[in-house]
Amino acid sequence: MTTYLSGIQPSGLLHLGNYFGAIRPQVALQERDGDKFYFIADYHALTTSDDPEELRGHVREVAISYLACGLDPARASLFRQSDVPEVTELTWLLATVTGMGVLERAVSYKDKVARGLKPNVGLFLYPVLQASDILAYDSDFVPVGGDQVQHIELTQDMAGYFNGRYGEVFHRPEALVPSGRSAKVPGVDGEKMSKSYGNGIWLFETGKRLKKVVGRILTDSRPPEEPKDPDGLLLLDFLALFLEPGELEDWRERVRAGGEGAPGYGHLKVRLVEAIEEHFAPARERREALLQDPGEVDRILERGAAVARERARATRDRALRACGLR
Ligand code: AQP
Repeated sequence: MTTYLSGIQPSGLLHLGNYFGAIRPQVALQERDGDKFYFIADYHALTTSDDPEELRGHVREVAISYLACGLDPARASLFRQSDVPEVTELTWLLATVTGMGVLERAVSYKDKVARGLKPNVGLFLYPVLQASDILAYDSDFVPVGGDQVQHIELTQDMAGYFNGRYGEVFHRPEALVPSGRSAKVPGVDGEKMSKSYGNGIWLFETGKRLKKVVGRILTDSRPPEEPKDPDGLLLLDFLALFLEPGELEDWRERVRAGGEGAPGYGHLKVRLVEAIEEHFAPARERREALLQDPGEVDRILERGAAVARERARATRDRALRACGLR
């Protein structure tokens, strides 16, 4: 049976990048045969969080977001990473076969340090914990956004180091990245949309606040009449995530042609606000219902953890035996 596994950090409210790059393709996988494990990476979030109440709130919000966006707990196990402590044991085992230089090259670490975050050892070890998560469930495929591909390659390397030393313990996973624009959704500043960069659009945002954040999407001072290359417009990249191909081409053509009938950036923003509100309307309704029923969310997470833990225990035992600790 094929196994799919992925995780999302509860390091803030989920944004359009998390949705198009991860949640939507992961929910679509429910239609395929196989075991699906989706976890809320709360151990990971501790590398950058120091507010317990906020972390608890974000964990719940991520669970509710997944369920509101269509995750069916009867077809996929949704659970908290910290409910499966076996992954931290595997982290240690993998850390002992992984060279420092390998982790020093990890892009997400380098990126966060470059942005001024003071790194702790946990942040440095992030790819090892991530590798443990993936390997603990004998995952075949890891559906993730394009930014995570390097981490999956590191996981393959770590599995190889361990297996090379102790025999075939870990199964080699492959990344499953969505095609096109969903692989790397830009933020309002044109950089990768990210919770920690303050450039995201929360997927359940509506009304004035949505207008305000869409208003921040980077434009320039060229007038509407001036013909423009649609490929260079961030606003059109956002619209491409939501509009049917026919409508998108129409907007692109009018931007390219310029002149009297050409839309200004304001028009494109109004259409984007409408499109976001419309796309997420059913999910927003489900989210409201889930907010009223916290007991149900807890039960789903507990059931998911029980299934996940059984699988992780078997892998942990296999790894301990292989390296001489049993
Ligand atoms: N901009 C993006 N485009 C496409 N996919 C994205 N993902 C994140 N940003 C984009 C995908 O979402 C999943 C969960 O990511 P994560 O929250 O665990 O960590 P991340 O990739 O580091 O996401 P952020 O928002 O950038 O979080 P912070 O700022 O906390 O580090 C992954 O599958 C990721 O590929």
